[in-house]
Amino acid sequence: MNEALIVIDVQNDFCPGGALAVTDGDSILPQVNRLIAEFPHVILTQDWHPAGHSSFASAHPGTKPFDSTTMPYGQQTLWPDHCIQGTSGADFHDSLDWIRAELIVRKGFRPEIDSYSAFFENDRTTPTGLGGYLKERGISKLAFCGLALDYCVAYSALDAAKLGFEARVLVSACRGIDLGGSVATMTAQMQDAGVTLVQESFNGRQN
Ligand code: VGL
Ligand code: ZN
Repeated sequence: MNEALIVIDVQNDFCPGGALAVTDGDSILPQVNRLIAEFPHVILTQDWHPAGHSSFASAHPGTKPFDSTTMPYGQQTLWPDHCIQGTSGADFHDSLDWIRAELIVRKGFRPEIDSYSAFFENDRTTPTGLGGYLKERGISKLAFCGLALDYCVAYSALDAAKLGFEARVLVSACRGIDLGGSVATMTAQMQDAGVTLVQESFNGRQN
């Protein structure tokens, strides 16, 4: 089987009680763990920002979290400080069964640029290396789950499709932030790009 499960950012700061909590973010853990057990290959991503990162509202005086600003690479939503390297907020959720993971891709570590996608940073050109890794390993089919549906999951799936991977998003094993209708917007974009959205729970594996 050449299909990989890519588990996006199941970290404490995106779960209830965290700095950028996604509503019910932790409720996906039983499904995510089941998917991890079922897939032949498992890859995790980890949002991993240095303190003072340029995507934090705290780095832009006069702004507040969820404002938008213009960066050299385009529009950027400003976030509360989150997933700071080495903090417990950046750790994977305690219940995540990460043992089977073959690779952990860290992203967002360049101070001057944010990275939603597991493949490219927000300038849309700086690669993380994941595309090359998967191609070199002969993995051509990808299934995505995790947090947040309308940011890191969606951008990753869109890039996967653009790079020629067969991409599915297991929607019931995702939760969204939903800023200004972003779940609907990103869902439509994924559909337009040929990403398959799977709604049913517990059917991650296509045989
Ligand atoms: C994410 C906003 C900022 C995500 C990461 O994982 O979806 N969203 N950093
Ligand atoms: Zn982030």
